[in-house]
Amino acid sequence: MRTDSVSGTPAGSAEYAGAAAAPLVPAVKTTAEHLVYLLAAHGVEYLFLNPGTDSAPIQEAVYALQEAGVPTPTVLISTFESVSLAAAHAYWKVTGRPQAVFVHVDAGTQNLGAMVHNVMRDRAGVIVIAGKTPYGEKAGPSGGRSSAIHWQQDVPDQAGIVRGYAKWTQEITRPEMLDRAVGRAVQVAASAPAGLSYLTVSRDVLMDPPCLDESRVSGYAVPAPPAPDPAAVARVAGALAAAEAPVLVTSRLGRTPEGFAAVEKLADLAGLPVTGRLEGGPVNLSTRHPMNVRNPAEAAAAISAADVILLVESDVPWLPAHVTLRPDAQVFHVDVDPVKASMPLWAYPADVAVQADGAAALTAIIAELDKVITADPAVAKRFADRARSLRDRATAPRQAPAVGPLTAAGVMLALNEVIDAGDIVVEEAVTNAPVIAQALERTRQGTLVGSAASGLGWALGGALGVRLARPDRRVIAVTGDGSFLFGVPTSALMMAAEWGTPFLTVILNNGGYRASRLPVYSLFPGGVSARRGDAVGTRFTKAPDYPALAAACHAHGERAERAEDLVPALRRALAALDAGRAAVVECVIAQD
Ligand SMILES: Cc1ncc(C[n+]2csc(CCOP(=O)(O)OP(=O)(O)O)c2C)c(N)n1
Ligand SMILES: [Mg+2]
Repeated sequence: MRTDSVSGTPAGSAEYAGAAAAPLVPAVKTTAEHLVYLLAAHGVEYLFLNPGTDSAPIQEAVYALQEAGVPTPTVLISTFESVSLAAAHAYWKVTGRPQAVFVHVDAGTQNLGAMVHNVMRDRAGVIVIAGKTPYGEKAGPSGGRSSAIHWQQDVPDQAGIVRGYAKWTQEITRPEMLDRAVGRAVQVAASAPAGLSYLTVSRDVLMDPPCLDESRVSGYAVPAPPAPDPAAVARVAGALAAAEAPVLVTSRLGRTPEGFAAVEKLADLAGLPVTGRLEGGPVNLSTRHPMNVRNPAEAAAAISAADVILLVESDVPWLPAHVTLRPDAQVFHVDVDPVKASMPLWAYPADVAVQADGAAALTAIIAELDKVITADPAVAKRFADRARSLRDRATAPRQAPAVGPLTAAGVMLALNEVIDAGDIVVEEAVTNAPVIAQALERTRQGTLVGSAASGLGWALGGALGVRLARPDRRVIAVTGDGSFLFGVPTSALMMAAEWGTPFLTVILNNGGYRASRLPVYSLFPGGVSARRGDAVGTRFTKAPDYPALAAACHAHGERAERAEDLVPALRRALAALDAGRAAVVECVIAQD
């Protein structure tokens, strides 16, 4: 179990250790030093920092504490805020531990951009700390206003920038509230459903002497996610036992080893087809498992034909445009937040809604089904027959074409040849996401990661965060060309070198925004755009030279236009990666 670096108590422990267990706060001189100390004491390992005039007391605090031998988070410079927030988000996904991102007042908060949406939708535990313009009017040791920007950055509602997305916001206005504000920030961010804690603090408060009276880091327990109601578990198991065509739809059960193992166990036990992942997200069941329904049309057909739908940890289980449920279908919905009030028009049907951790619920359902099978051999036979027929349909892995023009599927098949089962793929492939889902083999838990949300530009920062969390693994981002550019590649590749977190990026270059062109055709099938085979604002005619961009940012660059060039290019890029250097492989695929 992870232990808190200062007090030695289990981090996230559900037990209240009591104030007596709290360590003595070291001699800190400023509220900023107290803040940095508290972050480390609460287990925050990294502080991603884009500094401004507001952060000066924090910057000084880090060195002062280090010289005094007091643990601090490791500070990582950030040259673009959205990149570091995506990194912190990804770090949470891999470790379940919230990290801190410092941004400059309102301007830095604005630069977090769409990554704030991703954090909310993917339920990631992260702490953003933003400076606030000083309250004091005169410059001096109290930290008061010293520059024109300190008037310009005085805005009516700084937290309002993120209020629609943050789980919790708080301004630290007095030193005596600091320990509670930081304890709550960590607790709120990490508790399920996890989310964004947004703290603001002005420079003059950071300069204030600390208030250490009764300061404590213990007593901010992160609650264990709820276990399912036993009566609901019995209903789900009973329905699965009686079902003729059940299906499990899940988007994120595979985020934990427990969830991944439970999906496989239930699929094997009940002969249950498994689908989901419309939002992206983790691999929930090995792609080689015969019950993994990877083809979107087959998934829609399985859900349309199902009499029992077990919907676990999924926000978008199917598209109503493609799925019409059977009139007699029963939907059992399990989620730590099954009502999803943050999506105002979320109206998927649920006959039984169970508020519970998905993995815990599946484990309980499996235990209940074991009892049913033991008591009723007819159920055991139905399950075994269904499992056998699904196993019979399993297909052999496909080979990458050796020659010819590159396709997205061909790129995935080539990746299957050159990457290892433990390598972690970070995916942001947009219109090619279904191709990845069907062609890329990911057999192990945690080896496919996506933002599971719609704010593009996540993959590069995400890859940095994954590599930070798993320095023992190779990390490979697979992105659209548009998504690559949204990811602020000059910053992300520079950070790979600064932080020592190299990753490989595979760009699926289809010449621009295909996802923004196809809806023009489908909404106006007889329209001018469809006739011209073009839609304004969607094609890149002056895209950067991607390998040259990589080279300018200390990374190895390759371009492949044909299948015969791809595997050698990928192997050279992986060799660079293994030698500690980031790499970019541009794959030129068809534009349509
Ligand atoms: C931050 C952000 N801006 C704009 C969009 C709208 N959008 C969705 S898909 C897309 C195009 C993505 O292009 P690319 O990554 O090349 O993938 P492709 O569509 O070509 O498959 C855009 C602009 C978005 N989702 N997020
Ligand atoms: Mg594209």
